[in-house]
Amino acid sequence: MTKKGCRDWEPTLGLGANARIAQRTKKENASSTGQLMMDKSEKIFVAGHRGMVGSALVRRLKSEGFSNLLVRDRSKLDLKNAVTEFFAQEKPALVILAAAKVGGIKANNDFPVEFLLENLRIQNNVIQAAYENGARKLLFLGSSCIYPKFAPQPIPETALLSGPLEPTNEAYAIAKIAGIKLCQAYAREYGANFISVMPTNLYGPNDNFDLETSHVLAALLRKAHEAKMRKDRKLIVWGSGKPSREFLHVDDLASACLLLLEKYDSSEIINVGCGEDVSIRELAELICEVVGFDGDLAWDATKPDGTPRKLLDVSKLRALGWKPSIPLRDGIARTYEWFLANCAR
Ligand code: GFB
Repeated sequence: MTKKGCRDWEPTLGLGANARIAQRTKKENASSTGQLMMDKSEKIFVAGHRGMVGSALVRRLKSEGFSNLLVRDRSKLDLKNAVTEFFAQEKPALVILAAAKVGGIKANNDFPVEFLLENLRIQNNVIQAAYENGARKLLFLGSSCIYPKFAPQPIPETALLSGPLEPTNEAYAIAKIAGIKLCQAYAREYGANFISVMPTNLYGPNDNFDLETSHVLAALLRKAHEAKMRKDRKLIVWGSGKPSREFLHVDDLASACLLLLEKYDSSEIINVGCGEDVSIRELAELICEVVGFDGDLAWDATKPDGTPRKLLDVSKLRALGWKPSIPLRDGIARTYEWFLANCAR
């Protein structure tokens, strides 16, 4: 399916689209995080720099003038294996742990062993090596699925471990909760400044558009596009369309992470979201509008709905002065532009 540029977007196919994304990132810089006071020459290791989140962080750090970024391809450094030698050699001052085995509801449900094992391995290796090699700060990225299936809405950080998890993503959630607890243990036992950031559902450039393993927004964007190209009369959407989800553009997440790297030094978890959610039906309708598909929606009830709602309480982050800058419709339009330039046939 993928053009050579898909998932490996930086700087090849679709220069126009990518240049526009970089330009926009620069402009939004000034607006959302204000002036960052961090030393821009400090060595920052971005684990997972090729992924959707990691590549957004690298874009943002570069546009903010950070000059000493440390990245390694999986072929050179497999985070599931020992990383001590790499950390002992490179001694990064800051570590952003954006590497993880991620996927949508079906992938999580189909591969619990890999989602639990691989994420535990990556997290344990990187968090331990970061501490043992003197990193002054580490930012660990989790996900809103760590919260109970029937958590109060919007979900406050205090809802962690207050009820049963959503079964389809229990393995992944447990791995992420273990990562949080490891960061908090290093903070309590050794005074490490390891923070844990819990983003809501994310989307944007360099997302995974594979229809089996992707998240809903990327999947529906691709499905709507291909249905339009084939002149189909209907678009198959999984589940009932009733669940609600909150969506944050990955460039907004990157700006929030830089602010937290600079201003947040507590080991208590902190939510990152936009504070609004939509139903899957509303999302599908919005994507059809943006893509220009005018057929009907059809529902595949054999696929799971998952958590009925997971809207994050973002008041803690707002109190630090951060707010998102990319509204959902704009974010979808930009992502479709990127998809056309990098993935669509
Ligand atoms: O984004 P998604 O895969 O993950 O699915 P979760 C969200 C909702 O969209 C579910 C529905 O109710 C799906 O049934 N949906 C409809 C679809 N059509 C589609 C489709 O074509 N593809 C997909 N993927 N969904 C994940 C967790 O849960 O959220 C992960 O499993 C992680 O661990 C991620 O936390 C952020 O939001 O349900």
